[in-house]
Amino acid sequence: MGKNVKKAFICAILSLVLLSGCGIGYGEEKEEPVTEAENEDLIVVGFSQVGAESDWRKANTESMVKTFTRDKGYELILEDAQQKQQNQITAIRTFIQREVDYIVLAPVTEDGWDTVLTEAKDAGIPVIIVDRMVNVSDPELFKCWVGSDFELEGRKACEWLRAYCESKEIAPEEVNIVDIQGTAGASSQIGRTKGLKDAVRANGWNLLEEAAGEYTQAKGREATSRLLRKYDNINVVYCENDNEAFGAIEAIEAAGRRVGNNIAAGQIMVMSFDGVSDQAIDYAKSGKISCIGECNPLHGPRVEKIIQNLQQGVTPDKYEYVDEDIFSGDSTVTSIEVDDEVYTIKILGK
Ligand code: GYE
Repeated sequence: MGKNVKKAFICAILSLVLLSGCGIGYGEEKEEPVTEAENEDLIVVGFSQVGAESDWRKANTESMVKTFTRDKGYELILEDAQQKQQNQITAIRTFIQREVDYIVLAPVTEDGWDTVLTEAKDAGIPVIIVDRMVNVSDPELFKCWVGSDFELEGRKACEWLRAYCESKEIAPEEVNIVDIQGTAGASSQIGRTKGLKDAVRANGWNLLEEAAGEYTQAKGREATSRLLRKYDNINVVYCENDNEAFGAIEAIEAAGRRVGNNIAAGQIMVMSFDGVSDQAIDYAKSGKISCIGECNPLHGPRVEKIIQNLQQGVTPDKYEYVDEDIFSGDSTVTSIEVDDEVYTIKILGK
């Protein structure tokens, strides 16, 4: 394009913008175009997702996308926040502006939601929280929450470790653990870390260090290789999700060590959570991951049920916890007991 042609083109666009009243300072209320959803009477759901940091997260997004389809009468507006709370706040404000029918929030961390959720409440838009929780001053800022009991997941995994060590006669003072944590301040990190810390105290294990793993394979690898250089006695790597475990396994093998249950023979035990991807299940079968605390990501249908209830004026339960298993490829421990509840270990066949 020649220089003059370009200039004329820009001028034409500018005058169009000004004529249509969209120019800054014109103060006229812009009329929102009628969306297709309004035409078709669809239920509009704005979903603010954390990101795509793990296999769990991808499965969770897929579950929502598969559930909230046009065929079933929904329009889903999906916003990926790339792990940043500020992006989630912006997404929620956009949903409010677009006057969606429901806001579904999978919060990256627990804190920092009071202001934006008050804005949603003032706009009269019901908010459903999924996966991690929010820590808000007024419980009326969200309708309900659905997700996992993360602390229980941690306690179950640690009870498996205790029972395993007991049956192999591994003394508590010989158990040297590092914790590769999930995203700091996320309920799943807080719960799984607490489950471990309490068990460390109760059993007399050594917790050498807690490191940031941010639920990603890359950080899991990075943290584990640093820790392996720092401590020569690590025999349990407690990863707060499977992707971190994949990274930890890479780091252990790159350091010339072997992963597995045979601590006495110098192997390093890797534990993790989720059990969502085929790779994680295969690793559990082959013993590369010793034990996986299941975390169920398939919240789409659960959220849909909540929305259907709200549509009919039925108040959903404020908190809905999902039942979860615990997996291992090793049959030494067949069941565990936590809080008077017995959980059968799902032994994965080779
Ligand atoms: O375990 C991890 C994901 O909060 C339960 O977040 C979720 C966790 C899940 O990135 O893989």
